[in-house]
Amino acid sequence: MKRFPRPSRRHLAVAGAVGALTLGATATLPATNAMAATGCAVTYTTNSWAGGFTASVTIKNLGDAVNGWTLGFGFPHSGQRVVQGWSATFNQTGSAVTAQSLSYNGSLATGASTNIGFNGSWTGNNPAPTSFALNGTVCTGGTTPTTAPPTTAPPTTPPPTTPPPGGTTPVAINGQLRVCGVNLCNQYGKPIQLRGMSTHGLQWFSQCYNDASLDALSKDWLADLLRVSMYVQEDGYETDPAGFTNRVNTLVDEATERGMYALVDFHTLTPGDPMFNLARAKTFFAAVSARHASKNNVIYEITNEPNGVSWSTIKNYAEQVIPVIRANDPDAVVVVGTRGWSSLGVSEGGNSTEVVNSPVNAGNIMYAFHFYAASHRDNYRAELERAAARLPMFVTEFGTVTYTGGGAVDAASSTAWLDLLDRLKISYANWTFSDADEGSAAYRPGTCYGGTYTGTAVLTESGTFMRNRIRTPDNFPTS
Ligand code: IDC
Repeated sequence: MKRFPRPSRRHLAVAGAVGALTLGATATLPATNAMAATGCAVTYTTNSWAGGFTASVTIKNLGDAVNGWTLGFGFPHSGQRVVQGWSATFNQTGSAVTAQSLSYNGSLATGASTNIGFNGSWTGNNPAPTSFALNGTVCTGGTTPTTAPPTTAPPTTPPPTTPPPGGTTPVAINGQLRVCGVNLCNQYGKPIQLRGMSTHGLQWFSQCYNDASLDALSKDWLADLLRVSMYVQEDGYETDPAGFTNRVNTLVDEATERGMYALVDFHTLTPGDPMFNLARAKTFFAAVSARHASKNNVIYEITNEPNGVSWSTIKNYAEQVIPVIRANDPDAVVVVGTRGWSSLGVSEGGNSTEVVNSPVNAGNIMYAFHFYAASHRDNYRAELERAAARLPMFVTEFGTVTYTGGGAVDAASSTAWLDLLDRLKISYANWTFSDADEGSAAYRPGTCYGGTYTGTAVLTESGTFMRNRIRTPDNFPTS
């Protein structure tokens, strides 16, 4: 039986097929190179198991530069379906599939390549598509294979019955998170800690968030989490709701592409009453949660630092915003800010008892705690530890410096804090992954106007400290 029918000779490049034979035990299907004389070259590679597969598709533009593209192809077998794609918007009608570029990967210069992919399902068999078109230009340039197609029989080893793990990124390992007890748990129901960085205000530092910097965050810093900090006031969201919503969506996509969790921060600060922004919050979260509903890596932080308001006001706000998110994305974890700049009330003379006695009436939620290590020390640490025995806590923002965002790194206090968070498996995001001219910024001023974000030469004292902490192995439980 021919388990994997070969693509027709006309469109076949042989190297991938040979590779498939050597990788037969993992049932890797042939890579198909549909070479266009002028338009495009597509490499399609799959990892397949009983009933499912992951496809990686590399698109090379051999024609004029394009700004926005759609890749079209047809599945050869009627039982093949795209289940969930990434780095493009996938649509399937019958066996015809289109993949449309996203805002950040739409520009393809002549000779440039981009990679997209999807998880699929199949019944019967799972042959590779033999023809692709980029913006309507069919990638069939009639390139003659330089080597004869293989005649060797397909692999005899049966495909494995369990899916491959799907990669080693934080999201690939942990999948959809949920709150269990006072912990944040992964898809195996085991407590985990996410460690990552917060952007600065997108209205001021968008130049710091690009492919190179986010690659550095995921591959050099080995971060699990990107907090996307969207100020509402101070020239933020309220001045351009559609524009800021787009920027947040793009950064969520960028985090997704790199297998990081994205924490969407509705960065209220002044005024401190979240109710001032209730209508904006509903509009924003309705749009963002609809856009990312099918993703498994998005966490929503509905108000950054309430201040000057009672816990009951914050709770009331949360109970109106959470249902808006849940209507689109029922299983997303939501984080609720606490009184006194998310200090559990401590900075306004209170403590966590008010939350324990009157928790937000919703499941799968956590509470935010913020600290600045040079300003907040033992009594704040004690209150967080006390609260964490009763409430699921998430340190969605902290600094190694004073609460102003400036001053010197307090290494001793920062170490005490992070040791506590590690011990309690409390997730955190550090303020900030930016080159702001203030002590809390990880990069030296001017870094974001250069091209280098990796290594330590571009880092401040805070950046060096945080990179060292974040880079240590995660040890996420997988069973
Ligand atoms: C600070 C920035 C600073 C900016 C200011 C504007 O570091 O560059 O001028 O906001 O309001 C917070 C807030 C966060 C603050 C940060 C440091 O969540 O917005 O950022 N901080 O002051 N809470 C405690 C400290």
